Amino acid sequence: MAKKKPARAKSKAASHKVVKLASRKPAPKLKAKAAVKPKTTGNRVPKPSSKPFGKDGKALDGIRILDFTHVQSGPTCTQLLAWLGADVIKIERPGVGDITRGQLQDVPNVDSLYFTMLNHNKRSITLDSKSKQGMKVLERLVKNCDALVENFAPGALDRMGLTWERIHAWNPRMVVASVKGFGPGPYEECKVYENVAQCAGGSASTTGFRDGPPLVTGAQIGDSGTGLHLALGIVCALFQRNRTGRGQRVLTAMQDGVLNLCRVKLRDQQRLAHGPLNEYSQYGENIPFGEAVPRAGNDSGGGQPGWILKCKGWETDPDAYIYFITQAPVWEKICELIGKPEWKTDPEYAKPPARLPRLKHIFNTIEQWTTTKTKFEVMELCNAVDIPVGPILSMKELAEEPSLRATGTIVEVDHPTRGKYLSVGNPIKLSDSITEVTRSPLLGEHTNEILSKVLKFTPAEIAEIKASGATGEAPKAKMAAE
Ligand code: CAO
Repeated sequence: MAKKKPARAKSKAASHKVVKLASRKPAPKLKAKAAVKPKTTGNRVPKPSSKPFGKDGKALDGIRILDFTHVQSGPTCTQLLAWLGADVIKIERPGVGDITRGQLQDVPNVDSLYFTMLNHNKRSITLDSKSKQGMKVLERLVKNCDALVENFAPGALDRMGLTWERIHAWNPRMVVASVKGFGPGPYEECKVYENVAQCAGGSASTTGFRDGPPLVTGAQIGDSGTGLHLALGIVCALFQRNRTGRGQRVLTAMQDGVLNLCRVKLRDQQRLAHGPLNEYSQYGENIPFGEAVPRAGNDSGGGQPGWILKCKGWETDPDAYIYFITQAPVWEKICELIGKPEWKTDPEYAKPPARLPRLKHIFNTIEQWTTTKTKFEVMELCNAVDIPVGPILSMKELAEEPSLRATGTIVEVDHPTRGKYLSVGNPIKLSDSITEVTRSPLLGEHTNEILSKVLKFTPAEIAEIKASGATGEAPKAKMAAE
């Protein structure tokens, strides 16, 4: 039997509570001349808590989220909000649930890692939003939540009958947050997945090697990246609501999110109009630039040339590499370390502009040194003299890294049907809001609990809702409320 989730302290009234204003005692009358208006940030805050840091609740305590998200982008956002303390109620289609529950399954009939790693700290209710009884429950949810988060295909929420106007009329304080593939424009009706966004947002055209095709990256910048953007938008909308008393719509388009992360490439696009991009290795190789920013292989995105170099063991270990940056302020230390002290004064190597045309030769020379050491030895020797380098860490190495376990960035979670598994914890560390990662919910696990305890439906009403089939058949043994 699943553990009962600790009761969320906040009722609707509490969740909508406006921060207590500072003392309203009338200010002592000053002589007319001395009445100076105090400077203020515009946000009134209570007196500092006297409780120890980390012992006064969570950042988003009292905020309740109606989570209508699925797949990756939306769930990334609501998972973050849950880690920060929000009560996240995930609505899933009866019998089916989030499609990722069954995708890439490693253990038969068990929620996939795809699902479990994106839905920690949430509660699940199954609900057919297209049925009459389902809509009755949704209305009650809207009235009892602070934000609705969704990433359906364009128009799907409206087709359900949940237009902004209707939601706003039900609960003017509700924030309605959406991920879509594209913003308003020619493509706004398109369905979009991760790699579509990477391609449409400028990442693929600028990733890969010049003489190869565009490449997508392993980092899920389209989905998880956009989920992150959305989470910030929601928190800001909630913050503004403290002042205005009303909700608003928040939209993040995946194309926009990817483009935001590719900002340096739009920078380079404009620099191209003024001449070649001389920090790109293409410049040193005398290859002319075209009209658009080219793919730059492993060149650094900043002004300091960098490249990935082989380390000891590269012949058999695909990750025996290190990212090496020939940062100008530490150039002399690099020369010493790699056994080329003469480069410190040689006019062909001493200054950054002189080095640009011969970067390939320079990196080949540094590589002769790095191949004599493991990536960890290079890391140690370089960092000892402040030379920044980046060992290429495999997922295996990251999973086993003790320091990431110690900080909660990698966590082990127990799950009733899957057993123990590893997950990435909250990468955002707040000193006064400590994250505890709890497992993802089973499909419909909290249906009873939410209908009765959160939405306060009477037993007769619950019986009516259930008899209509609006909640499907939630598996009895898994009901947290029982
Ligand atoms: N009860 C009843 N119906 C439900 C329901 C529920 N609880 N939850 C969802 N549905 C319905 C929707 O209303 C929709 O019905 P209509 O098409 O009749 O309006 C239907 O299920 C399918 O929803 P969808 O179109 O969002 O799902 P899809 O699998 O066809 O498309 C995706 C998936 C991701 C391409 C699309 O949702 C999308 O483009 N989302 C926005 C961009 C995004 O987030 N992409 C990233 C996804 S992660 O890679």
